[in-house]
Amino acid sequence: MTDYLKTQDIDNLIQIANQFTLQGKVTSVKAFGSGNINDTFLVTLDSSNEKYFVLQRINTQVFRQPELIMQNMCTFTGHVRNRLQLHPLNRRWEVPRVLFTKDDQDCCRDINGSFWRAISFIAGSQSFDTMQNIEQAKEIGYALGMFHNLISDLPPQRLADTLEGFHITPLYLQHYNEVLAKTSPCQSPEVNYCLKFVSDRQTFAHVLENAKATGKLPLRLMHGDPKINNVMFDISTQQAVSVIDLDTVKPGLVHYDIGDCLRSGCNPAGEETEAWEKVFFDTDLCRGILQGYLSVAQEFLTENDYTYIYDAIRLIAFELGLRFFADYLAENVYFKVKHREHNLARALVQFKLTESIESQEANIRKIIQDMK
Ligand code: GN1
Ligand code: MG
Repeated sequence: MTDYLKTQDIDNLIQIANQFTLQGKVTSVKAFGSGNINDTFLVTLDSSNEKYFVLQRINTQVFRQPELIMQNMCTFTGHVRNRLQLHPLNRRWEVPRVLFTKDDQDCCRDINGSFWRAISFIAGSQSFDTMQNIEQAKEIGYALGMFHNLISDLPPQRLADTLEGFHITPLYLQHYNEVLAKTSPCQSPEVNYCLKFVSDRQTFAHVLENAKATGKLPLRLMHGDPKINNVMFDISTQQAVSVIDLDTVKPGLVHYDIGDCLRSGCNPAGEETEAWEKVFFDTDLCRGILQGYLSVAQEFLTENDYTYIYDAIRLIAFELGLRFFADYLAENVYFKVKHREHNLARALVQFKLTESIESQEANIRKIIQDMK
């Protein structure tokens, strides 16, 4: 997707947006957000009722069975809405709604076979790519805790696996080794740094899967992608009000989520920075996120869960670096890129972040320990 849309694309988009428009008229469709996989658009309506909705083209190269995503979303949103009706929270909390077409379908296919779906926009909210302050860190943590809490009574097998192998680090490592065997990457200092970085952490890559296999960590439902900009904040109260991007809500480990939330929330430079050498893991923000998270999650976390929090933070940063680096070597077939070296630059950021996490291990473990 480019930021610049041709008239013909806009006409096509308006036509698709119209399918999901039950009230009012579409006045504009604009590229929206910074997703690396799907194409996302914000649709504006002239309706006095709901002014915006989010229209997305699902990347079916990645999500091979997009209908499973919609099925999961309906199960998930239905469950959470019931829970909230039975036990209302004493603060604003929103669940994105799946929007249906005029023919009452949860998706539509265009003439090219692309898969489109629409979701409600959380009114009066915004998201951030980097953390603004500690209060916000606590809110991000609270949001993830609330998200986990609201699905803690939905049996994991009720949701389908929308993306096999997602967050299974040993599989990413295997894929990386396969790609590497087929390529001869240019020997720049950056590439050499990445090659060595991965080769030094081959055993570590198994830490969470081993814990899962030996029953130390139970299979639960997870979000899959709770990075900082998937948490929506109420513009007037500055409180977190929703966790969006529900495509990867599926059985997994809550540790993948904890790791993902912290690796994205505690990197003040953001994951798209060019200044990778300056990247560091901010332990004050880490404390803030964990405080917020545990204020809700304490109820369902076990002793073993606490034991693996540090490993999860380190692993998910490493894993994302590995995924970016493997995609760079494979010539950018998975993540959208703006230029050829984009995935290499992203990998360097995550590896530098991992290094910073490793160098502060004792401190991070103490933060976790003190919060029990
Ligand atoms: C992808 O498309 P987006 O930005 O929501 C990726 C996540 C990564 C993230 C890094 C399905 O998410 O796993 O953490 O990029 N999603 C998928 O920004 O691979
Ligand atoms: Mg996502």
